[in-house]
Amino acid sequence: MSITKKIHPLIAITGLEKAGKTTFIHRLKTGEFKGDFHPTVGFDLSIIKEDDYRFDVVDLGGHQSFRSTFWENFVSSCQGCIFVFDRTDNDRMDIVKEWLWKVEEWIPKDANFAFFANKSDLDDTLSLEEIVESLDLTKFSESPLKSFRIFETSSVSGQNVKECWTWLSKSIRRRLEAKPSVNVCAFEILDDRLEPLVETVLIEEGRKAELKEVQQVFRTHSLKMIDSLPSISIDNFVVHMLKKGDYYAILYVDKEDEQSIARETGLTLFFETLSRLKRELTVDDEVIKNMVDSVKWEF
Ligand SMILES: Nc1nc2c(ncn2[C@@H]2O[C@H](COP(=O)(O)OP(=O)(O)OP(=O)(O)O)[C@@H](O)[C@H]2O)c(=O)[nH]1
Ligand SMILES: [Mg+2]
Repeated sequence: MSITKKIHPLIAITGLEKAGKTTFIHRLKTGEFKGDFHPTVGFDLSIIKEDDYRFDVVDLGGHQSFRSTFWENFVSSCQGCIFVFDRTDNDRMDIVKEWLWKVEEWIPKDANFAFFANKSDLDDTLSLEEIVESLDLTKFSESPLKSFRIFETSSVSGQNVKECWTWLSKSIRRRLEAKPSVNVCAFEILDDRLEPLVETVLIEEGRKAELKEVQQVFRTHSLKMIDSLPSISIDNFVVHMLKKGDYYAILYVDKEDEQSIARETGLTLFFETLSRLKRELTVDDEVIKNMVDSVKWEF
């Protein structure tokens, strides 16, 4: 059996309302400035094709009601993220800072993160130094995020619009091509009462004790938070938690494996296993092992 799954990298565009997110995407797609977009209600998805790749770009509504409802879902499963900041917006620095750092917390640590000091064509903008200081941007050097960049942008003049896209798309492609699969060390399915239905260990003999300890730590401390935690790092592992209907999937992967890809792998395995569980009620280790081995990626 072979599962072939097409990955469409997700790029999430965040930033407060009126920062210029929709205008930026339009400029990127058409090369033109359009100045009369309505505020985005919910979110809009754009598809940008490049060679054989398809990037799904989600333009998130910046209003508070959207920020607090579904930003986290998109940001935590993206491969790239942009935070658009209107550099004439002196009055909302505290709110910008609060949301910028929430995004920093949600974004997978291997994803690329771009900060736009946008509307750079206007007079009376905050200087880069003022922005860095007010938003604590120097702290990004201590963040576990591997890749963060600041761009001074304008959708009116086109400043840095293409440059940022090239940086994002090239880095994401390079990353995905370098590591097309993920090493799943263990895999569990639990029912809605958190009782295990399937427990499979796929790691080599020499590391089984190390994994066992991590599983114990996870069960004691983190299992009760399963509804709120997408993933957690314990020692040399990252534990991913996914819920669908009445089932939970727990996935243990090596820490250096890319988190966003691990989540995709986990979901593929999870849905496959779930359909088997429903059909056969049991899933033997060999089936799961074959499933893990056979996940193939296409871009
Ligand atoms: N001068 C200037 N104006 C811009 C720029 N980018 C966007 N704008 C203007 O800023 C306003 C808001 O732009 P939008 O793109 O709708 O903002 P948004 O971030 O999508 O806002 P929400 O959808 O409400 O979250 C519009 O009047 C745009 O014309 C820019 O680079 N320079
Ligand atoms: Mg918009």
